This record gives sequence, structure tokens and C-alpha cells, in this order.
Amino acid sequence: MYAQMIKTARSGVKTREEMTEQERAFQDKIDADIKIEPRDWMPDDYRATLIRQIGQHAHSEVVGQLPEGNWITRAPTLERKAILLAKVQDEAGHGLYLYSAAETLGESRDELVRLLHEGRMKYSSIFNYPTLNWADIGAVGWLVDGAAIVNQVALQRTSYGPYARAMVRICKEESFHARQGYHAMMKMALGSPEQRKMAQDALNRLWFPAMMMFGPHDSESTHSEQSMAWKIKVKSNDELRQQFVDQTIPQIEYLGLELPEPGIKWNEDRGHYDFSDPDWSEFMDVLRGNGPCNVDRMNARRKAWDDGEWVRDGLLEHARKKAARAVAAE
Ligand code: FAQ
Repeated sequence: MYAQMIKTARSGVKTREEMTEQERAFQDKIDADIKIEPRDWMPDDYRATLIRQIGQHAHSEVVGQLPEGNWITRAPTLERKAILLAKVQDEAGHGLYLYSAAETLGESRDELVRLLHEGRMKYSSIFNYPTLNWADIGAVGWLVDGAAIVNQVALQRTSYGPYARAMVRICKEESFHARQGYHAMMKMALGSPEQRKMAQDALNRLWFPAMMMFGPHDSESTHSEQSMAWKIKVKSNDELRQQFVDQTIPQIEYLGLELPEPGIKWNEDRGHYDFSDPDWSEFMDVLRGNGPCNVDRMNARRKAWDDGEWVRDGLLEHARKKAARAVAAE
């Protein structure tokens, strides 16, 4: 359905005069902060935008397991293994809540997965970067989950009820993820000179990719204007990026690490940190499939889907038999 809908999606935000009566009533609900629920009427573009964003978000959670899953067997202690295992498992759960939220909009999980595997849906650019050593795993928890939380706390107030409610639970789990990442970074930053060097290197390499997670500048963002009018997004890409920078710099200082780039400076007039832009051409390149790990990530997901076919078939057959037995017993 989504694949069909995006072909017909319009661009530009309608004025009240351009809206139909039904669209005006819908916008009034949004403006009054009344949540939209699955059975409520909604414009086709609102539905398509949500399916796109929620689907992309779900895919990110699932693909996002790969960079960390790769380290479960190599975590330095049994305790770290158990923590990482729990975290990676949580990410799978987040994917499932989000696919379920997309299902309430009429889009099946199978279809979303198919579109991902065909390269017709995206997932977060960050997961196309490699995790080279244990410090990277700390930095992923701290910076990647940290950036995800900034975005997702705002999304708890998104206008679509099932998405907002999924975010509440996800944010609780995500704060555990960020804390475990920061804790791992503390151990490294306060450890031996070699460990400290690894922590600094991980921060330096992951800083700009983490900044890209918030998407292009507001002026370059295709969907922001309409998504903010519909309160699908309640804060803009640039606002969220600034919030992330402002909260993260004191954490870097607490670790005693150097700032990852020279443009970071406190701006007294703005009451915020200034910072340099990431390389947006690199971002676009990653989105086009040319990041360091895009091919590996998609191959891993397609293989997991194919390898799991017999499990899905078995579960469906079991459910069919159970339902048939229940009908026969009536
Ligand atoms: N990566 O017009 P906008 C996590 C695309 S969860 C890839 O500004 P929008 C947890 C965008 O889709 C991380 N593509 O788009 C975890 C659009 O392309 P399209 C995921 C990106 O949607 C931690 C085009 O660029 N979180 O990490 C990216 O209004 C650790 C134009 O952009 C979410 O998905 C990007 N970074 O704003 C898991 C949160 N940025 O679709 C495991 C929900 C932009 O037209 C381990 N999503 N694009 O072809 C959102 O809040 C929004 O979708 C944004 C983008 C803010 C990401």
C-alpha cells in the first residue's frame, strides 16, 4: 500500500482555504493536540508519511542490531556480554513495536521488510558505519542511543496515538542503553592510556555520523514542513541536533576527553554550543548505498529473512492448526 501511496503523494502544505471540510476538521484536532487513532479519518498523505517514518524507524532498530550484535561474543567480561545481549534484544523489540504501529495504518510488516530488502525504504545512516573495537560499542550506546533518545523523547508527543505510545516504552529502554554506553566509555576514558586513546578515537569517528542521524538542515528537509504542520514531528531536525550537542558536550568534558572537532564553542549570545556541519555529501552518499557497511548490512538482513523462512512458515502453520482445532471444538 505504501509503495502505491508514495507515487501519488503531493508536496507543499495546504492552506486552510485549500483544505476540504474533512481536512480542516482533521487539522483542528491536530492543533488541539488530540491524538489521531487508527480508526479515525486521516488524509492519505498523513498515512503515507507515517508509514514511511515509522517503517524507516523500525528498520533502523532492526538493522541497528548488527553493529553491536557483532560484539556480543567479544565483549570483555561476562557482565558486559549480558548487558549488550539485553540491549541488542531490546532493539529487536523496538522494531516489533514499530512494525505493529505501522500495521495499525494498514501496512503489513512483510511489505515493509520487502521494500527495505528491495532498497526502496531507508534505515538510519548511522548503521552503515563499522564498529571496529570495544570502545566503539561504548560510543554507540552513548552517542547513537543518546541521539536516538533526543529524537524519540520529542516523538512521545507525536500526533499519531500508536506511534506516541510506542515511543514511551522505547524511551525508557533507550535511556538504559545510553547509560550503559556512557558507563563503558567512563571505564575506557578513565582506564589505561591505550584505553583512553581508543575512547577518544571512537568519539572522533562517531561524532559526525551521530550528528547526521537528525537528518539534513531544516532548509534542505523534504518532509519537515508538512510533518511539523501535522505534528508528526514536534521538533525540527536542527532543533534536535542542537539539543543533542548541548547535552553531549558536558558529558565529553566529564569524561576528560578532547572535543571531537574544533568548531565546538560555547556561544554566550545564543546560549548554545556552536559546532561544525557534518560532511553532507558523505551523508548523501551513505543514503545512496555507498557507506562503508551498506552492502554488508543489507546482505545480513536478507540472509536473516531467508534463513528464518522455515520458522515463520512453522509458526503460521501452527497458528492455523490451533485456530482450526478451536473452531472444531466449538
Ligand atoms: N538516515 O525530510 P527529511 C536508533 C532521509 S533509532 C537515513 O528531514 P524526515 C535506536 C529521509 O528519510 C534511529 N535517511 O526526513 C538504536 C528523507 O528521505 P525519503 C532512527 C535519512 O523523515 C540505537 C530524506 O532523508 N530513528 O538509532 C536520515 O522528515 C542503537 C529527507 O529528510 C528514527 O528513525 C538519516 N539519518 O526526518 C537502534 C526516528 N535523515 O524518506 C539500534 C524517527 C533523513 O524522503 C542501536 N524518524 N533521512 O526517501 C525521524 O524522526 C525522521 O524520519 C528523521 C528524518 C528526523 C530521521
